[in-house]
Amino acid sequence: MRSERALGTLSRVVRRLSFVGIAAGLAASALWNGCAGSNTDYMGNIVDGGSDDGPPPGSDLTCLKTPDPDVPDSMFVDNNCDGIDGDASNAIFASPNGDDTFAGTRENPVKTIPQAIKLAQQQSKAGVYLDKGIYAGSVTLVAGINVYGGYDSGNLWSRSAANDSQIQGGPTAVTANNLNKETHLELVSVKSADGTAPGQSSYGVFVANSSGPVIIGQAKITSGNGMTGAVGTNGTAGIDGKTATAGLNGCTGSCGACQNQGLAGAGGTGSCNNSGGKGGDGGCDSNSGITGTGGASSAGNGAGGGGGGGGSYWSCPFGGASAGSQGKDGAPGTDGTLGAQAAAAGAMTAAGYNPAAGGDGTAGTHGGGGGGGGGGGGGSGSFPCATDKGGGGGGGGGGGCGAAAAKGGGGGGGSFGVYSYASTVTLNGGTVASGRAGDGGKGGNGATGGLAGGGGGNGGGSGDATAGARGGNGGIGGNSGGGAGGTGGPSYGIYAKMSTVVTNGVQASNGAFGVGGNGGTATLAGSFKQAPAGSPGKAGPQLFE
Ligand SMILES: [Ca+2]
Ligand SMILES: [Ca+2]
Repeated sequence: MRSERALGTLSRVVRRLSFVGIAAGLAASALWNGCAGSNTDYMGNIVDGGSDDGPPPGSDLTCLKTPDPDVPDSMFVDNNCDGIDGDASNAIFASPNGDDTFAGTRENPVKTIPQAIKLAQQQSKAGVYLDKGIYAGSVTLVAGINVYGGYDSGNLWSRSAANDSQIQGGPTAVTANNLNKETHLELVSVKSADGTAPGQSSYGVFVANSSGPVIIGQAKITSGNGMTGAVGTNGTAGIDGKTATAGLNGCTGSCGACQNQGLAGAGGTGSCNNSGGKGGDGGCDSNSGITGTGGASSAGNGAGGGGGGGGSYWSCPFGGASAGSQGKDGAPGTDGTLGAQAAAAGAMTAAGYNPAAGGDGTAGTHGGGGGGGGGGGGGSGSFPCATDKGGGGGGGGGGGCGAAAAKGGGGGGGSFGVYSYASTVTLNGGTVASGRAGDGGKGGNGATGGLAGGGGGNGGGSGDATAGARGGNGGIGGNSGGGAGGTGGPSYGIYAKMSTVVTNGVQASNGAFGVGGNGGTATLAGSFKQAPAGSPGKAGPQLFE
């Protein structure tokens, strides 16, 4: 190119004189450099005198300068005769072969589009002109800074529809938010990456709250695939209640000698404030057995079982003794419920598509602790009877904890070639295609409640003293419900909400919508149940609502 430019510096006179010896490369160079009005190319070299120069065949070194400002246009006309379609003095140039430390001129273009836009902002220039080639990374448009592709730096920044300036962005490739001035994106290809996070959507061009108008011309826009919604986590099983300790047997002798006999068993531990109650100690001599302690519980959960009463003592020589009474079982927890069905579609918002998740299942409640058994009554030691101590009551079993809830599945992400929210957008020509939307996530499965701890056994009586009673069992924990499935994501070539969108000769197409996720399963009230599945997404070339 350097030699071509050197040749291009030759004056018209010289070229006419030595015309026959000048190579075809010179002619091409002069065509792009040549401009009538100024008689100079952008390097400042005189190249043309303002009239048809005649041969070589196919070349016309004239450039008709018109009063209109030169904007890059679909006919690629160089109105201002600066050698390119567009106004080189009012633009920053970018090329994949450039460098972001450069000034952004034709000779020294920057490498990335964001850097070009930044320089255009700083220097109050209206355009960013893109060499053909691939630009990795997302782009955020700025109001009034127009991005035009289709240039070829290897051919003096000539412009043609065959030159592909391709933006390969992240899941949102081009963002155009809050643009309050006319802003163009022309003759570029845009490809957005697939969503990566669960339920993440992919947008080729995302426009929100832009009065613009945002004008997209001759663009080839393709959005990636929406990501599948998150799978709902399964519920976790409730912790089992612990078995209680048995009461000790009573004894015959004296209350002092029997102090370590006839003692009550401890309640079994419950891990959810639902431990079993302690049994009652056996009574000694002319004492009744002690009443067992009730099982623990908390509000909204299964009630604790009451403690059993202590037995009455043997009144020598008349009798009348009775055994302790058994502790009551703790009430079982109740099962949870299935998650509610996901909304039929997610919400289209200024922040993008918000997927519709399935409802969570609810947890089972906790079983109550079992009540402690009552202690046995003592036997009177008055003559002629011996002193006897009753057996201890067994502890109540610990209650089982309710199973923790399962989560609903997340909604699938959408795929949108162009997404417009509360904006004014015009699309002129080109193609817009969306990818496959994400499926809804499956809802989590419910889990089983904790098992109940058994009540402790009773201590036996001795002599005239009676036996203690067994502790009550803990209540079983409730099962948890399954989560509902997420709704499948939508796929639209062009989607617009609360927007004014005009399309002129745009070919719009769409990929597949996402399938709804299945609901999680659970066993509730003794039978197998499944939470509702999510709805499938929707798809279409375009939808304006
Ligand atoms: Ca033009
Ligand atoms: Ca021009």
